[in-house]
Amino acid sequence: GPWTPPAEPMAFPKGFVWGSATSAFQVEGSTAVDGRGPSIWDTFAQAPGNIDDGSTGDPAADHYRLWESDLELMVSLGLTSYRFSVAWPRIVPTGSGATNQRGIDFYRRLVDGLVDRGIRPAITLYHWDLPQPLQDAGGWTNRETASRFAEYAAVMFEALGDVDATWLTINEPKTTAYVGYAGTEHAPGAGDADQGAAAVHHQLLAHGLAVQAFRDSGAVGDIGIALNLQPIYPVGQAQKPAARADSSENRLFLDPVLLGTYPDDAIGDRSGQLHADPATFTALVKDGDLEIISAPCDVLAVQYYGVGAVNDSGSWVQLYPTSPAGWQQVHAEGLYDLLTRLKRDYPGAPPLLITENGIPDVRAGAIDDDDRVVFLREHLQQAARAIGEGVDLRGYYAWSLLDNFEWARGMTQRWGIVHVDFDTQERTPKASADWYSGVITANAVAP
Ligand code: GBH
Repeated sequence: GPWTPPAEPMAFPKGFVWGSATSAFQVEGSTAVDGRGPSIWDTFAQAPGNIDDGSTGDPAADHYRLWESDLELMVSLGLTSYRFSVAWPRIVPTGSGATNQRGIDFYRRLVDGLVDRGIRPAITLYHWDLPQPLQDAGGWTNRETASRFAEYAAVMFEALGDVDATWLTINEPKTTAYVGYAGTEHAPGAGDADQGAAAVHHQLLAHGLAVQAFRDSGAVGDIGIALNLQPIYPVGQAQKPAARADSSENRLFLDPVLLGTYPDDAIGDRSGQLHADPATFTALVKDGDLEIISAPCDVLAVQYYGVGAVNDSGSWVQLYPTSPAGWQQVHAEGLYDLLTRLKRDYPGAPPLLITENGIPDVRAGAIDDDDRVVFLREHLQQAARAIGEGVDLRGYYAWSLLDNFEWARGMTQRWGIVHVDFDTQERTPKASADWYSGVITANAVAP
């Protein structure tokens, strides 16, 4: 039967990290300011028909200009960490070659402002805003992009490596590969399965090269990769199809990073998502690549939104209610299943962070987001339960701090614990933000 929470509040370990997250393109705006170059998301959003409401990512939540008051907002919520991403095109506007000091300065100010306020920076280096000139040369289908990424990463380690921070190399390589390269819903919208397969390998290679650059730089702090993972439940006698979907959803990313191997059933005609030619994929993997990709990390960042389920013909089916996001099957116990599975199947894995977890509002613009309070509470209870069973989970970041540009959904889907009025850019904490503050103060989640 379903697990029921204890009557008493569930405490988190001392020092547990309480954060919230954003990403550059989703909140910053100011896309043509201070020397920033164009990214594939500028191009994609500006092309008619790609974004539901025609929004372009500018001004988004205007965080590039409002960063300082946003820091005060974080203080008022009691956050002990803030996860944001660096816009690569602000740092290397053409993707290779000259760096842009004004872009570096912005993140220096932000990081110093966090440290001054006792908030630990968690810095994602790539949250989907690839410099457009790199896409013109093939983007993530081009192996060279991995080297360009490592060079850009080294610039950031040099610029901010004196700060004790958590670094995350790539946000959700699966999403970029499956939705942006194999699919068409995200930038660059290639719609080609073989390109999707290439994007998987080259992003993972980029991750490994960046970890090497991090070690070489002598930067303090921790480094890891952010993977969106979901348990895949078999419906009926669907063990085999479920295992295959699990390979393409989870193991295709976990195994190379943590074990130095690729599963052999993740790519191909009958796999979960990536209907590419396995031989094409194998040909991309050069001698030594898996050693680079499996360079030891300090943390594994898990992003959890929900579960998947497949039936015996391998079709995806719905077992649990979907959120207003449409794609999100909400099942808090899936988080427990995922965390305990990671402990079981990857005993050598580094400590875990949950770097994203959340839902969009049911009612647009609502401040009384009771549905989000329920969601966050149930997921934090499952996280505490997993910790109680020995899972080494060190922190949690609610997605998102602010209502923002939700990719193809534009400004129409609000994921923030803080409401943003997109006419005035006024911030108003929702009920969930107040509730989350209480959790942080108590370092415990009450039933
Ligand atoms: C996260 O991805 C992202 O890291 C974050 O930036 C985002 O705001 C957050 O989720 C909420 O969506 O367009 O119908 O093909 C979560 C995994 C994978 C979920 C891609 C949406 C696209 C569905 N995402 N998927 S569709």
